[in-house]
Amino acid sequence: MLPAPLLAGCSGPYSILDPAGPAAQSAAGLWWLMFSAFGMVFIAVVALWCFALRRPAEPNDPRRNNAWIIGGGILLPFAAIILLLSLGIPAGHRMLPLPTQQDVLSIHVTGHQWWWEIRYPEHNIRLRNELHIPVGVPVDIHLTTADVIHAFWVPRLGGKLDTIPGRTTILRLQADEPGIYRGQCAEFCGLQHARMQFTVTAHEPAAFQRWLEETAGND
Ligand SMILES: [Cu+2]
Repeated sequence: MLPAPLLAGCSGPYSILDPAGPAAQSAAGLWWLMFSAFGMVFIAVVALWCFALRRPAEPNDPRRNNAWIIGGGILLPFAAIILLLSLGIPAGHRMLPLPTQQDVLSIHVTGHQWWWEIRYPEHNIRLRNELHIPVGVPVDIHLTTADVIHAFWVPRLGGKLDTIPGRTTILRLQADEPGIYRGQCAEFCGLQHARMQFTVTAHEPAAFQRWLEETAGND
């Protein structure tokens, strides 16, 4: 059991361990899998080390030495990599902006030093450092940049993606509950990088429609 002060660091607005959407759930699941697997490897290595320190000296046995090298140096890492890939590849696949039967909302986001420009092209809406999305609907964030590389990250709603000059990259987010989620530029982009924060407000679908109607045409 982890001590309470350590667990307290696992919550909060920027925690990937407090997911609020499907892509963030996948990332958190993978994090716990890797944490558990590598925790077990660490304990096993320390246990072997203690055993080796206490063991009386024995004559050298090349066959036993080779068994340890093949088992611990080849078979064990191979099995660990196969396990992680077999769970990690499907988790990564679920986070991609693939076609879906549900309607997908598109929001265009441009990174600037040091703020985020948010546009809803179908509704002529332009905002600064503030996104609004409906709950339970996949949202594709079309990312680009006006200057250097930034990275768009809302830890509780999905993965993290770079904005790359001259390109558009697409990140899919989804919120399962209404609320205000915090986002942050996650790629050092200059002196004010740490202040390049934004919010994502997830509304119930009817409230989102009202917000769209009230805000449409502000650009
Ligand atoms: Cu930055």
